Amino acid sequence: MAELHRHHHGRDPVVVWAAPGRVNLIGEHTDYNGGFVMPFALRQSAVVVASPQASGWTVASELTGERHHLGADQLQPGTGGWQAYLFGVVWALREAGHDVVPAALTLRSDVPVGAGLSSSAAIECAALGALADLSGLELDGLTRAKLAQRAENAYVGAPTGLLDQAASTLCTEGHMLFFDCDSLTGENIPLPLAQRGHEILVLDTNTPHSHVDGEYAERRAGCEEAARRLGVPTLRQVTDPEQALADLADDDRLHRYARHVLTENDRVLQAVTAGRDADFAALGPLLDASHVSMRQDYRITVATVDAAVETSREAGALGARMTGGGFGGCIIALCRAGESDRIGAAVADRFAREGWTAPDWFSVTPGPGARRVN
Ligand code: GAF
Repeated sequence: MAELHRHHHGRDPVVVWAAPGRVNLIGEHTDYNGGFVMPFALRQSAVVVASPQASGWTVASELTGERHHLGADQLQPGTGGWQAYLFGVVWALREAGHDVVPAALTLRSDVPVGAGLSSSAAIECAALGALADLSGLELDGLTRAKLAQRAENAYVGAPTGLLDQAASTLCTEGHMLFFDCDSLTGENIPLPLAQRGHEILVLDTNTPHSHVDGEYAERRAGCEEAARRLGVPTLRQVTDPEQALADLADDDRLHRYARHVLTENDRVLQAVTAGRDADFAALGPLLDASHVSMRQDYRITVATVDAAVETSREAGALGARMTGGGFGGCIIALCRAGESDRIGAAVADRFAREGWTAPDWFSVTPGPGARRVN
């Protein structure tokens, strides 16, 4: 990477940061409702190499081979492309009142793009770490996650919650992160997959998704409307779910959205208990139930994703669900050790029979969160 950085910027690297993508084990579309999530970090990461320069910010990407430069007065929210994830972080740091040194940045990432594995948060969190270090700023993981989310919301223009950035900065190796998006506190709980004879398959349906589209924003707005009707700031503050759902019974859409969020929060809490006991037999049905809720109530799955989940289950997975924002992307399947390849191949056979693009799959273990690597 040092060579690539010199090639693009004619400078030696000064700091190098890596930040991972994530799998969300359970707790989908709960984050912007002040709810619970439980991701773990992937080993696939974005890496950002940085060095100071005389003025402005110059960003280069290994993937596209492009280079872009902006001066301080040119940082404008709403400008698109991969570079927005990097410029957005400069903008968010400055907006929060930090002095950000002019810098040259080079990006490399092996997090699959558009697959629901948080490739954008990985870029933001790696860039944040690198820029903060170069600028002599001491920012803890939660602060970095919130600044990265601000970049995504205000600069990139995607109305996402804190799940992806919190996962990237706060997860630790070998653990899953139980995170409360209301109190913004979290706990890393061991996830001894291999030690207990299990593995998690991530299967990319290769059906691309996008967050800057209307569906995600529509679900978010629907949840906010449901909370308003119930007289609570967010759905997390609902104290009597049964009564709340009865109160929304006249509006099928809001009723379904609220039911997904309320039951999903409950499933995360049950998954925490199962996780603490490393009780994978109990975890499987929770993953299945989460998927059914996303399919029937929240309606964010698509045919390829549903088929991948169904076929994984038929092929012997203990539980399976879509992970991430939805409308395509990846599923995860909890498998007995040694079975993930066979299950992935069964899904690939089904996709071939349906005439769909072939899926990709790999087995994952929880990796480390964002960190300085040089
Ligand atoms: C995307 C968003 F970026 C997250 O904030 C979260 O809402 C997720 O979809 C759904 O759980 O990854």
